[in-house]
Amino acid sequence: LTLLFLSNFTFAQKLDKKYAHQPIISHIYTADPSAHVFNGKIYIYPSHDIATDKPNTNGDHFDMRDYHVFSMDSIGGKVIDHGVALDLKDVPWADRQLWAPDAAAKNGKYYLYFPAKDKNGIFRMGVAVSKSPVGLFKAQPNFIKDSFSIDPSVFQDDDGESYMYFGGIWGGQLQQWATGTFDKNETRKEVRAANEVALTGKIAKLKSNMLEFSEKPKDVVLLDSFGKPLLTGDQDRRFFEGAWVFKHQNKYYFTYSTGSTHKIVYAIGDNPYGPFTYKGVVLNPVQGWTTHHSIINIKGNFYLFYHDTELSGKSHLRNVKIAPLHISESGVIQTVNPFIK
Ligand code: FUB
Repeated sequence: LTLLFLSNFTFAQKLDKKYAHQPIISHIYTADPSAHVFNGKIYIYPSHDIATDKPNTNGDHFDMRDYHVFSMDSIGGKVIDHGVALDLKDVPWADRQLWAPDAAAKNGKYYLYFPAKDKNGIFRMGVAVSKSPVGLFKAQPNFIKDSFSIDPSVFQDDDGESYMYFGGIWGGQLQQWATGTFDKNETRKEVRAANEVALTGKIAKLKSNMLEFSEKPKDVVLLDSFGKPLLTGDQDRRFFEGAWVFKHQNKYYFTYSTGSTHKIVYAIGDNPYGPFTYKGVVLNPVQGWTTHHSIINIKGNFYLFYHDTELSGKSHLRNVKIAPLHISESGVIQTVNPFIK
């Protein structure tokens, strides 16, 4: 038994070294990887970064125009690029900037959720449908009613209900919705004082058709260990963008980027709506300004998909990586250090 344990351990360590923290796609730039296991296969839905001469203000240099879908039979296996799955020109309502997407499967159909600026320069969320997990996806004619800001992430609970988490401040415009309607004249990055409750991500349940919200978006309340909401000045812990939710041991893990402090962190709640209590850091700052991730469980092992800028050295030209993620028996995530290979 001891020998069996030792050989399994050695195998796991070797496998980790082979793929962990290496760019897994290098022929194009990719970022914001949303990974899923559909029918036993791993699919990655990332942003497709491209070179641009747009200025680095408000995220304008993230000027993406299409999405590619990638697949792998297993972690460490060959990564296949399935080509363009959705093109900006085929999204009737969208004008520019196809930012971080996500995907979901239901009843044999696949749904690609994505943010883009509309013709008025306002970020909205769209959805496109396909019979295949790799597309082509056909976009709905209009953006999802009541959607706004960026970084849609769809979590499907064990009871079959689906929820979209979304939102991002600064270039993601969440602060321009602070009063409930879009304020085109609001130019500040932060609209609340350091000692005020921070803006936070949003949640909306999806209808069973997966194409519409079944409710108005609500705040995802984030609390500290004393049960107090996180404040704007608490930049190490307050929500910035990049929400991703998973369920483990009957708890809901709300994970997100802190943006200006460049961390992926997590908070735990008892149901999809929260509130969620801040717990700690998932991923320390990577090379590059942005950080954005997803977490999946394959055959009992957790993996973190993330990006950095190792291949280009430029903040808007990123590459996707994978690392094993360890969660203790009591549910504590062991922080990943992206610079330890
Ligand atoms: O890829 C564009 C934006 O950068 C994403 O929407 C954010 O999450 C950040 O990674």
